[in-house]
Amino acid sequence: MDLLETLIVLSEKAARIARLIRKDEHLFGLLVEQKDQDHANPRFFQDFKTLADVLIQQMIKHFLELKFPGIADRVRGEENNTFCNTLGDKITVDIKKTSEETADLLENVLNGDKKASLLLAEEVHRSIDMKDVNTKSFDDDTLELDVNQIGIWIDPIDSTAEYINASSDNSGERQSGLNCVTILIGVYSIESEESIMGVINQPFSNFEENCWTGECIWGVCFNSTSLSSLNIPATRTHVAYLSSSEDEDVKLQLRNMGYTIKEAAGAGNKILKVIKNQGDCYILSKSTTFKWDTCGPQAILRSLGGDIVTYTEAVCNRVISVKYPHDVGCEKDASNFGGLLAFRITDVLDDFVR
Ligand code: 2IP
Ligand code: CA
Repeated sequence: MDLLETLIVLSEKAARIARLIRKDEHLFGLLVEQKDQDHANPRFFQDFKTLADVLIQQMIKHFLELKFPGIADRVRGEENNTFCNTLGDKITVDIKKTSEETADLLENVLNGDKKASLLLAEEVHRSIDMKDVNTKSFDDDTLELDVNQIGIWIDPIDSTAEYINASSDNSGERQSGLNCVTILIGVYSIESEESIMGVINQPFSNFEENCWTGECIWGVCFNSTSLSSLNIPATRTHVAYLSSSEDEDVKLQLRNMGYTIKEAAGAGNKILKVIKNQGDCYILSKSTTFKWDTCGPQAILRSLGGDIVTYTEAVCNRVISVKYPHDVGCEKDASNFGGLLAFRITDVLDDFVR
């Protein structure tokens, strides 16, 4: 289970970077720059958000490669690491051997902002381990997983709009805001194309004494092994989670089926609601999520007896699990074509497939 432990710890490093950027005044200023200065550096806002994403993705890739040499070629994510600063210089964001070297590279991307570069590099290189993560540990080391036969999808920050725009203390009813932000890491089998291991780190899960703490949830569903950090038994809630942009006719149909509809931001966040049995399903009728949004969360659902299937097929009575072909590219063809139906209890699937 070396791989699982590594992914959990790396998701926590990612969560710490995400929290640092929101907490540190200087870094947060860069993240929200455009909100205060309508005309100054219109690209900068977008660029710093992208830098946070790229940095987290590269950090995970870098430390995975150190632990499992050769794996980096099979690790992909939402971002690519060639980055343009505001002066139009192309820079490849990479993690270097030392914090100082990484800071130097970041300084180039950040137009000489030494303070920001040092803060970020220090967090990237900070050493942490399993005991620093709010999750359930495991003692099963019998999982035989050949790391040469797997691929990995990363969404470094899912629900980026909430990450940038949410106020910092929104800890109320969690349909929007920082709580919806997740870091998603998923492992799939190259041979079966199924998601087999997943980690969801929610960096802003709990707000107490003016401080956010996180939570990490994981699951493994491979050969005869089904393991998860969650042991909450599932019961029917008759709640369906949807995107706020979902079509009215889909909403109507669900209401007619007896579902209460709740809207929440973030694809990863909505699947997490189903994983935690706060809803029966997450329905998306459009092809607007990608492999990096679903690979990790799907493995956790599968480890708990659920799955994610293609929505437009399910409503035509065909059950087709979302798969992860190794040869898909990082852009359009990585989309989950035909939408999603994510569920934990098989009875829920029976509501749609008759
Ligand atoms: C987005 C994000 C959005 C979601 C969209 C994802 O990923 O999770 O919130 O839309 O599907 O691809 P919605 O919230 O309407 O479900 P990202 O934030 O990484 O771009
Ligand atoms: Ca996403």
